[in-house]
Amino acid sequence: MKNKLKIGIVCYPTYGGSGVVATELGIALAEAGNEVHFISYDQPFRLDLFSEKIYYHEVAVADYPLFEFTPYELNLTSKLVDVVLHEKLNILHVHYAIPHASAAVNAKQILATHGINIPIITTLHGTDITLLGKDKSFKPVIEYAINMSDSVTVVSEDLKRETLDSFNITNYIDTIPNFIDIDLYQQDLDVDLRRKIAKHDQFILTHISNFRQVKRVEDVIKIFAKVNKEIKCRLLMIGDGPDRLKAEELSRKLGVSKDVEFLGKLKVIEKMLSISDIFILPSSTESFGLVALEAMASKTAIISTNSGGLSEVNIEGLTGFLSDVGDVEKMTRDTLKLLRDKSLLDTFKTNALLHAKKFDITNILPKYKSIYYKLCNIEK
Ligand code: GMT
Repeated sequence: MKNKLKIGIVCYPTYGGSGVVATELGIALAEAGNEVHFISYDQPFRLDLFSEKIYYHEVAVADYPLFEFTPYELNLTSKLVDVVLHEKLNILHVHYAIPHASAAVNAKQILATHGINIPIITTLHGTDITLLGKDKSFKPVIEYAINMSDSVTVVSEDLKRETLDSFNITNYIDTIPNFIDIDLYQQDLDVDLRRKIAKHDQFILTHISNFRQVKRVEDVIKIFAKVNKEIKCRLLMIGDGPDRLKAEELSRKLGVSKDVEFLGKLKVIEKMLSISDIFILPSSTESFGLVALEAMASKTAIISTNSGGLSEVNIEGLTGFLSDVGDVEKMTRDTLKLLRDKSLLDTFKTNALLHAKKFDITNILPKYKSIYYKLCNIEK
């Protein structure tokens, strides 16, 4: 078989790391000459370019009066069968265990009745294991989908441990970390943009997330309020989600709202990261923390918790500092330590960029390709 493949990618289209990884991977595979078919219920948010090698197949969701709950997984399964059959895909790469891996396993079985053996690679991203995996009502399905996949990858060593601890796994699991395209990030200061956001003597702190409970956005506001009492700075809150209102209210209550900008779901985050001094990620669980890596690629120091795989990204005392979940006092002290010592902050920023370079796509893409080639019986 030739080494250019037709690859189906299934992912969540929403503002979040797994969708970003899946989209950037698909774009890179298409640039390398493969044909890539994205399959989802909406256009992935970072898939905003035209390429003759990239296709998007929308999963229409059935809405019959009989259904109290719409069976998205069945619509997705049917779509996968249809796309594999008609586009003659060689492989399906599904991101997130449910319903994606589970639908793919079903589709594989249906396709077998057509005489087609489609290999499935499942990438686990985090909450599918750390949150949903703890829910007994999903456990048998997640476990089955993982064990029936032809290949399984996770985004950190920590997630691998969690997966093996939470399920009875019979499959081998490869760790392939999140990646960035280092060339997309600006490491030079955009002086004009910085001037619009902060005065010359103010530092800029930034947080980006989907504002879900696990992100602990109120901790970001608490840390900022304490830091701002000692050293004048501004806070950029990028993204949106269920806890945004709580964070806005808290910033008013703590009297810092004029120094906090809630910027919503910005698509291009690189510009804002390039003017940031410190990125704050106080998550209660984070399998990898792609957004921290994106901040590091923009030469920003990191204040984060030590949950999940964050310590594989943010290196204690080198690229930033790590704390226990909820330890707002320590995260405040660590932020002040960096802001009070310009040369320490600059060293951490430089270290962050150097460490981020290890996760450049040129180092990570070959790892996925080698799995595809193995599953499709292609000589490298
Ligand atoms: O963080 C989120 O809520 C989004 C979530 C997702 O599924 O898109 O992100 C997860 O996958 C990312 C890409 O692999 C990881 O970098 C994030 O750490 C992980 N989030 C959590 O584990 C909470």
